[in-house]
Amino acid sequence: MKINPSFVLFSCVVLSGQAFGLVRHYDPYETSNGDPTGPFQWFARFNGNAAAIAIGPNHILTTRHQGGGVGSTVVFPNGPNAGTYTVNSQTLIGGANTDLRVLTISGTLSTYASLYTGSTSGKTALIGGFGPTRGSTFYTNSSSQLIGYSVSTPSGNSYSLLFGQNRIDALGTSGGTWNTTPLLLADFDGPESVSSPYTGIAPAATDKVDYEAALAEGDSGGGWFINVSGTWKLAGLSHASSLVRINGGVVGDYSNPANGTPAFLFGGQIAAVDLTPFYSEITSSIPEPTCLGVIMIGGIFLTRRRYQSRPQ
Ligand SMILES: [Ca+2]
Repeated sequence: MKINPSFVLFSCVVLSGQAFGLVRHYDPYETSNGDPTGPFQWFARFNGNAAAIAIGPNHILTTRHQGGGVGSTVVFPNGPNAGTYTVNSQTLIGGANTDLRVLTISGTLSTYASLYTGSTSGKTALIGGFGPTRGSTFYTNSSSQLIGYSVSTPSGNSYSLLFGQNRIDALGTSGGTWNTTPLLLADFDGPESVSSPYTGIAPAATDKVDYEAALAEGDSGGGWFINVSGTWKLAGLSHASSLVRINGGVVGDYSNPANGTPAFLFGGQIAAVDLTPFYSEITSSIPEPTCLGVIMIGGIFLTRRRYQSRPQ
């Protein structure tokens, strides 16, 4: 599925210089998701406007559209990786028009995510980010129906790490500069079936999940995790979001501040870079853990052979 034209256009405009933030639907989620050994500790603030995820002892994964690179500051605020690091080098993944890169950093991380493999369709993703949370509520002009939320200010990635969830409904491809970027797509569902009166806002479905969340400025590069038998695996990185502006019930293009207050309405879409097509390319850019794994496996076999060949 190709993402709809309005989403692509909007994404290109917003992605040219900004990142996104998390607009959670429900009450504040536990920042650790109840799992202090999980994704909570793998999130870093990247370059003052986005997030990055630890994927190796010296490696992080993030998007490209937010800028930054060699020399950028990376801050892990939580867990055993806590500290400030500097980017030493970067490797682009998927070619010049894919919104994805692996970065090496100064220092050594003691815990990091492993990548998800397999189908993402219909899976519920745990989504984290350092962007703004939800602000005020928006109702239809008759005040009869909740249609979405404003985005709290200021924008950027200076907030506490927030988590929410959404269900991956479809796959797509981004547009413009990032037109070779495969996407995981989800929509922002309301508490009930909502048919928005506003042009360009699709009716929200009723398949919301607990802690249904959207994205806003400051969340770019944040991880989308899928739980596999109790272990959270990294499946995507936050890429784009159909934020709008709203003023007096009139919905406008987010790129023009004159159109009113930043908002995310039910039926809007969020997108993450789909990491699954790049599994081999990403893992091959992290030589240390791969080599260590081979050595350890070899060591185990050698030990067994010695034991088995011991004279009786
Ligand atoms: Ca949804």
